[in-house]
Amino acid sequence: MAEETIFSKIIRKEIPADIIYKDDLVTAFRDINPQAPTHILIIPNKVIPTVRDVTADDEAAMGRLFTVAAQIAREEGVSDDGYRLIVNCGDHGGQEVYHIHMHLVGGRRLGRMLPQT
Ligand code: DGP
Repeated sequence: MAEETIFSKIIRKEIPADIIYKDDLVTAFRDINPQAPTHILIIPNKVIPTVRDVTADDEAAMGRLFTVAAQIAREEGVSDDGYRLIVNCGDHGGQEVYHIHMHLVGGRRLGRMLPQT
């Protein structure tokens, strides 16, 4: 059994969060530290620590992350101008919370995907 993080408490509504969507597979809520006018996290309800831990059993939930992201982007009014979906994995990926999550970031021009080294 994977270890729970603060995101499990958000799913169970044990700590406050601005939850904007929830279904049987995923939950979406606003990032506590937004990097753009729209910054939403979409997570599976099941604890999956990282992309490394995804299995074929998780394909429905992983697919739902994308369909829900596209729906929320439309509802947030950022779909036409475009946006970015980010999934960080592990230490080099900059992952801080080990419950897999998709960042939906938009509402401004985001620039280059990676800083130039
Ligand atoms: P990452 O670096 O990809 O693991 O991003 C983790 C994100 O989670 C980061 O943008 C901040 C956000 N975050 C961390 N703790 C909380 C929390 O308690 N509530 C909310 N809403 N977001 C959080």
